[in-house]
Amino acid sequence: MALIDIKVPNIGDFNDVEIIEILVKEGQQINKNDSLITLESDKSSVEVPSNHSGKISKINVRVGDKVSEGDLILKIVSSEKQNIKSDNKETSTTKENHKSPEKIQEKSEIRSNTQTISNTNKSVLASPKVRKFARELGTDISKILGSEKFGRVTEEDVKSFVKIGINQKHLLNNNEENYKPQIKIEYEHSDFGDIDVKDIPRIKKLAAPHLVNSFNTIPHVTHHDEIDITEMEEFRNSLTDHFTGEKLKITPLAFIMKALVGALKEFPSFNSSIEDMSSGKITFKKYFHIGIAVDTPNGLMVPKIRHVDKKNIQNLSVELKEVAKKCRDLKIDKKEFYGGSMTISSLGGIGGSFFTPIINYPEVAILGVSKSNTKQIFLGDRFTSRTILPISLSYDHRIIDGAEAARFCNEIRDNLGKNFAFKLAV
Ligand code: CAO
Repeated sequence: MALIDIKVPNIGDFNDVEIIEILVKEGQQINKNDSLITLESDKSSVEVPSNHSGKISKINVRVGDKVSEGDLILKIVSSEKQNIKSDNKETSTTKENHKSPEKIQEKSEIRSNTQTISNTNKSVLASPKVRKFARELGTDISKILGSEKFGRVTEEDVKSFVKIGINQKHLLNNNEENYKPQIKIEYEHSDFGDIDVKDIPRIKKLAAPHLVNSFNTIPHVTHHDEIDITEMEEFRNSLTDHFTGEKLKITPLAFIMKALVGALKEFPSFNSSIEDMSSGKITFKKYFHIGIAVDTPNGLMVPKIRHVDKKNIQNLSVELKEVAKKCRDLKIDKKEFYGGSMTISSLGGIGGSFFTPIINYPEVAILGVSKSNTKQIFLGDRFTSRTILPISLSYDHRIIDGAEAARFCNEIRDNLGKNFAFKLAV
């Protein structure tokens, strides 16, 4: 056993350079060539590796210290059997026969950040400028998934990391730890008045990683449109029970589900899923199971209405009510949330014009529906009152192009309008 001093080696032009990262901890077992610290000058940054294996007994430097060749970095207890003096030209030992430090001749031992770095520590490829930028924003660069070759982190990566708060690579691990905000607020809410701290409902906690994953990994585009549903509404309001003659209460959503399925048949890419772009594969579904976002006191749930293509409007309306009740009573099975074609998120019963719904991964599109309202529309040679339904279609731009999305919405419009009598009325 020997206590070995690990010192700053000859690192060329580096003199009085700042330590920007300490990559090891006291008590840690390290191997020869593991990086210990990162030094950064105006021009570049380098990682200083260990020339010995052993357990770190004391770290003698801190982030922000300026060091030069020969300065003590840390001490390790080494159990190496080899001749330390001959093996380690850069370090000295507390043993008498290994007193004088000699300079490292092999520059390759020092890894510049312009090369690929691989070791057990959190090495990150990034220029000094980018590292500095990340530090200034209080961001741990090791958490950022670089977008360039070998995972090199760019300034843009840092910006988007800070912007979204969560790194993509962490999103893929379904680990709560990874959903913690990356930027801490510098004050207490209670400093500004009375507050209440309550538990986040379980359903919201369960849904959160899925929403974050979808929002951050899928390039969303939302296409807004207005659909004239005057005739559809006249028809809906004219429906009566065959036996009792009473007016039937059928939600517009049942019509919209049918119209959506009609559009999915014409545009199969909206009824597809991609699990992993790198596989180069896309799954097209031949069934039509529509997810409906249900607002419950416990949070949002998205059960599926199966085989919408095979059910009539009245049955769909009844089923929708039953499923929504099951969700609100927490009596729904987990399996009913799986295996959808596309989702509808309807705020039609509540209000608003347009919104930007988040795609329910692994689906590739979601239809947002807002509250219909009466508008004066210029038709023929005059203004006339029409019932207008605002819709917002968010789609995965990796799979669906804008033109296709616009055509898809046209198809929904036709299915709710001029086509609905023969396509939907049964
Ligand atoms: N425009 C105008 N009125 C509409 C409408 C629309 N687009 N959609 C529904 N309505 C009417 C209904 O006809 C009903 O009217 P009556 O009371 O006169 O019969 C009323 O609004 C209430 O509708 P509802 O929303 O309660 O019922 P629904 O069957 O249309 O919808 C459900 C069911 C489960 C979708 C709904 O209850 C719900 O939970 N919506 C919220 C979904 C949500 O939170 N989405 C946001 C998620 S974030 O992406």
